[in-house]
Amino acid sequence: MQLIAATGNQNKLRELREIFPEHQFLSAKEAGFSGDVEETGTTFRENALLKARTVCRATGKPALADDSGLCVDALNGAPGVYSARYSGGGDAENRKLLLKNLEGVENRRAHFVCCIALVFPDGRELVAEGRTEGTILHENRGTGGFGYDSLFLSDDLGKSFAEASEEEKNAVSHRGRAINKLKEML
Ligand code: ITT
Repeated sequence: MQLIAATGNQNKLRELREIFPEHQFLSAKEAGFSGDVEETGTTFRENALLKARTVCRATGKPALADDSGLCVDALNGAPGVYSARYSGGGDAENRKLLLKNLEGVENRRAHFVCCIALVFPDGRELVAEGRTEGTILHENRGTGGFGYDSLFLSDDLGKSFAEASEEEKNAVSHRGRAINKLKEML
């Protein structure tokens, strides 16, 4: 099946292609959609559906969106749905702000959430969610991955997501788990 990936995040697109090789992913841009969808929802599910519905409507093709983020227990779930916009800067600034907000905080438990929405032109909608647990490190570790990966010590892997290979991360990640659930639904 040809799916339009309703994301402007190249790292997500790379991971989606690795985790879901059965399908051909076109970026929204390649499918002729160059707009930016405003994420007005307050949940991962709402934002994933918002992005997938918008791109499906605009292109007339099945669209898959990923809304994801990092939820830190001691910060009452922040940055959550605001993970990409946490500091107002890029990934490095977001990580810096996270470390600052956790200075002196003992409980560093956190989890990543990923909500995948797949919307078809005939109106069918599938939504799947995945989650992965870990703790926030005191400094960056590893050079792979993106976003908060170098600060996230995975319970499953015993190393940070930025130290893990792509295969290792995808096997236990929130994104890998959400896509696996979606595969079962399909
Ligand atoms: P699109 O909305 O265009 O897909 P985005 O980057 O704005 O791209 P989100 O609103 O879903 O996407 O924000 C997700 C943010 O959460 C992302 O920018 C990272 O900072 C973080 N994040 C999500 N998955 C991650 C992962 O696997 N590893 C590290 N950080 C991740």
